[in-house]
Amino acid sequence: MPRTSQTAIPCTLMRGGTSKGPFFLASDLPDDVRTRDRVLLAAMGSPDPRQIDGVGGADPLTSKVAIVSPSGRPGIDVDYLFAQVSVDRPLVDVTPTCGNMLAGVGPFAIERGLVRAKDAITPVAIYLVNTATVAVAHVPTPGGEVTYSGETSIAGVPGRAAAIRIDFRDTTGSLCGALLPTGNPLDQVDGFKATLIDNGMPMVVLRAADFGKSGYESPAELNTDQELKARLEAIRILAGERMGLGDVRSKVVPKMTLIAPPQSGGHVMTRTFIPHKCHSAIGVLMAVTVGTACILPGSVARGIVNSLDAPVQQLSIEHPSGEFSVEFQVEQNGVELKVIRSSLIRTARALFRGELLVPASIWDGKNSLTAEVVPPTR
Ligand code: NQM
Repeated sequence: MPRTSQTAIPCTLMRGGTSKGPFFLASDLPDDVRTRDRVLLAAMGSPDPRQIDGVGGADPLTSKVAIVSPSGRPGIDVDYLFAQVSVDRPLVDVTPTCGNMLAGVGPFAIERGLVRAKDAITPVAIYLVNTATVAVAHVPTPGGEVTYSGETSIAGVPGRAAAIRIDFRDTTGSLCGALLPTGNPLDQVDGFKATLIDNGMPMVVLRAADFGKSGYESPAELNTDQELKARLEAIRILAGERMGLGDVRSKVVPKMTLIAPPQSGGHVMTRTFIPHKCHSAIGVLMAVTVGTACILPGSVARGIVNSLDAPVQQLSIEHPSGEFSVEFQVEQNGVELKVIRSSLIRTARALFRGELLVPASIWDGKNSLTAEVVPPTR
């Protein structure tokens, strides 16, 4: 085999919510996990701060991959495995899921023939492999075809697109086994008051003011604050152990959120670290989890968020580029909180369809039904 040849892998590049990355069918990738990870690193161009030799966007939000397969689970249409490809380290983390990339899974599954579209709206039941949870995405399919155009705008994405409603039902304790992995709504970590919580994403929720911050700083400003970042990382490592996640030094969970009183009529202001860089908005399951912390009696959010106690609550979570609304259906029994459902709106768009090329020295395409070795171009 010529050393310069490449392996061509069928791929759709998609924006899902405020994230972007290649979507693959699992059957087009190597079965072996180590080879798969090497393929994903090569595809994205990692490790390299510019990801110059791959399709990654040199930012954690654009260094994400979705791997989709038909599901054998009753009542589920497709399985979705999310992979966070580190930009500057040779690491692929499949520990957490990504609710933004999730928004692209329904349209991708329909367009790749895994789900048959109905007229108007096609509900796609998705098993989130990373967290063993289920989401139902309601994909607009007028006349039985996916449409991306519509009138919905989401913070962090220019323009308008078709709304995809996503319902989550069983996200509590997704990776930690319990909503409150330490059993407490409020803990003390490294001298700071914190709520350690997992409603779809393991998170450490802290008060910005406790760090001498307003919580309204720009992500760029926070990203250059080395002292703050070192302090947050020390807390994250301690909290990760207490949350049952083990040594989280090379994991992207838990994520860290600083909260402050809202500025624009919402319920809370946030600055979220994913986990080493400040998010330009907030992740989907991060918004669900931080929102849950806001409803939770006795959490670190008390005194910052006004108490909300209707059984269905619409929370507006402010972030650096706007706000993120999540609707919660909860049952509250004294201090006990049960989240029955959370729903939110995202948009997505297929950006490019074709073949992603990786050096054949990384993978020769064997065990895939469709990947093929491309001879060198002359
Ligand atoms: O929390 C960012 C994102 C995410 C994750 C990250 C997400 C979620 O905004 O569900 O969407 O964790 O790197 O895409």
